[in-house]
Amino acid sequence: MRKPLIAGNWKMNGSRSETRELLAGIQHGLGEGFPFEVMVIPPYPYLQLAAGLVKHDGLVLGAQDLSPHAGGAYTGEVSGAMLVDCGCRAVLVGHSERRSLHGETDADVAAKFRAAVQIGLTPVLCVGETLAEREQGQTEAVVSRQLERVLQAAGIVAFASAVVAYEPVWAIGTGKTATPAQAQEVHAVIRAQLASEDATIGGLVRILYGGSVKPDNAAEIFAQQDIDGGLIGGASLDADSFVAICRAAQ
Ligand code: G2H
Repeated sequence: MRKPLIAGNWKMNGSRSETRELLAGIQHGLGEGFPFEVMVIPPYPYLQLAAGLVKHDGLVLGAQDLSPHAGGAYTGEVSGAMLVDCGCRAVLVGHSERRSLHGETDADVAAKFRAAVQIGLTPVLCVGETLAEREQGQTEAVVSRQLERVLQAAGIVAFASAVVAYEPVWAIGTGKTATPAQAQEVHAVIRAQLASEDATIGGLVRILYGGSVKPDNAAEIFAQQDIDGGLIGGASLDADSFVAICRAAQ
């Protein structure tokens, strides 16, 4: 019912030549037809280059962030319309590195989510708790609050064209992965929260897991009932690893 989605968040990595090589390797490895959706999320300067290299409808181009504003005097910012113009169909919103390193609040994230939806981009809304919050038993409360702020600002209908990514902050780039059971537990909470607003949308929304997903742990994670794929960081920078993770979603 829900088509798996594997998204590769390249973060601040790469160059023009590495973008060419990585996209060639991914597309060669994936072949012509695949029963899942794949997203690549390069840094801003390489989006247009990537857009010209993507040859398959099932391979979606996404950006790592967007401005909540439509345009104007916002030096250094990039609008959703510019992303669409460069060939993007999706955008990350509220990645934990934006929240923790760049001071994005729940309100900022909600405004960005709305801006993405308004321009027709698929927002990939990232939520997740820190290690301290998990140890204090706050996981569910934190994730629910992050989701609720976006629901209040954008409404449940906006989630019909959105993706949610659960990324426990303690598992990002650390080599620590949530166990499949730990991840499933939080994914079920997220789905239930959305389903309590609209059962159909809650049932259809794709919820990705992110945080140190690798070829050797992907299949077990993706096999969980409420896990519909992954948001992959480090392992998405190697074409063979990324394709192996995609194949684990079959
Ligand atoms: C989480 C993830 C991708 P990594 O940030 O967004 O990164 O797989 O390197 O933990």
